[in-house]
Amino acid sequence: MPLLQSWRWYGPNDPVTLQDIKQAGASGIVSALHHMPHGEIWPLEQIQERKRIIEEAGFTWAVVESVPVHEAIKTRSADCGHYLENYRQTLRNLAACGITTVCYNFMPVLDWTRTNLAYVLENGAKALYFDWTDLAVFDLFILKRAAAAQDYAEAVVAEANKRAETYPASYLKQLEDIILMGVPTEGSITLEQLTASIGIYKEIGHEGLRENLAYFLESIMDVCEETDINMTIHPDDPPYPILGLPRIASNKADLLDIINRVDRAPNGICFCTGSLGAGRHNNAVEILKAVGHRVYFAHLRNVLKDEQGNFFESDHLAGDVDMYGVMRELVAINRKREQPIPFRPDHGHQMLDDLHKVTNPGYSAIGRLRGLAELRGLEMGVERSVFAV
Ligand code: CS2
Ligand code: MN
Repeated sequence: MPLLQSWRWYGPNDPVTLQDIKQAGASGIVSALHHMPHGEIWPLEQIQERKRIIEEAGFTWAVVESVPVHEAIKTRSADCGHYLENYRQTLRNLAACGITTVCYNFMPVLDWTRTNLAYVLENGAKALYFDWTDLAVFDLFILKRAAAAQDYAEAVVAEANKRAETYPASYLKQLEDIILMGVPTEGSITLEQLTASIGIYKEIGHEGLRENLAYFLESIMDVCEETDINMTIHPDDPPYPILGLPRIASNKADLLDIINRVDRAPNGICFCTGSLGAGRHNNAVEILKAVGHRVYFAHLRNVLKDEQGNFFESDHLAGDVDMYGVMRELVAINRKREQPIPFRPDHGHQMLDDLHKVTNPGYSAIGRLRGLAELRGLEMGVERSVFAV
């Protein structure tokens, strides 16, 4: 049984159509009701309708990515109980429709963070890029966070000072928009909201956030066990603290802590090689070996880092992540499962015709098609050569 080749589809408004995805060769769809405000119960009828569209096009709805965790739960504020009840109900509604793998993250306020969404590679394709100095420009000169400078290397602060003077106002505005942007279609937050949240998370701290995650998991595990839902936490992206916000899903020890603290089978992991791979401290293959028994979903992509830790999203098979090693391990884990593990090419380059189109950053069709094709070939090669009997 091969892995379930999947593809993220943002729904009927996605410029990439289900027919495009058919041509790319995926068979599982990863989708969410992105229009639902965070924290509201997803109505059964809307889940059924999305499922109908996906299945009529010949796919299965393999994973819900994501059912977002409301900030009230992450910060365990007064109305936390209300949002937990809503979350449980959304899970029940999904299970009633037969959808049993759910992805989420526990990153404070922001989802993934990049500083450039159109970094031009040598071959003319565009990739997502994270640059410490540009983050420092944002932090020091746009957000103006108190004591931010101490979170950066001296050389980075010096260079950020220079860039802040030379960057045109339009570029600074663009940088602000990019950093404040959430997942496509889920909207952005304001500088004021970010500053307020940073203050709240400072109080909560690293250990507090870990406890809040454990509380969230404890609160939903009964429902998961009753309904056969597997939860999969997405690692922090990038996998270290930024903007003074705590991070608790950034490395092997974090992931082990998460699955051991609430040691129940539905408490699982979305193994994202690109997110983990952006940290110098992470060896994706080693992490997969440690937590593989709880991996129910995988995001496969690659990154290339420089000495400062800046990174761009590289070709799926060429980068700091040993994709052969990851695939070999993933195939081995999958062989022991009753249901295939879904994986998707997480992001792809904007390339060829897509360079002339308006696409969701990271989610244009052709770059992901290339990624999926390479990964599928790698899987077959591993399967035939390593596991052939
Ligand atoms: C995704 C994440 O686009 C991406 O990088 O992997 O946005 C992911 O969907 C969320 O973090 C999961 O909640
Ligand atoms: Mn990912």
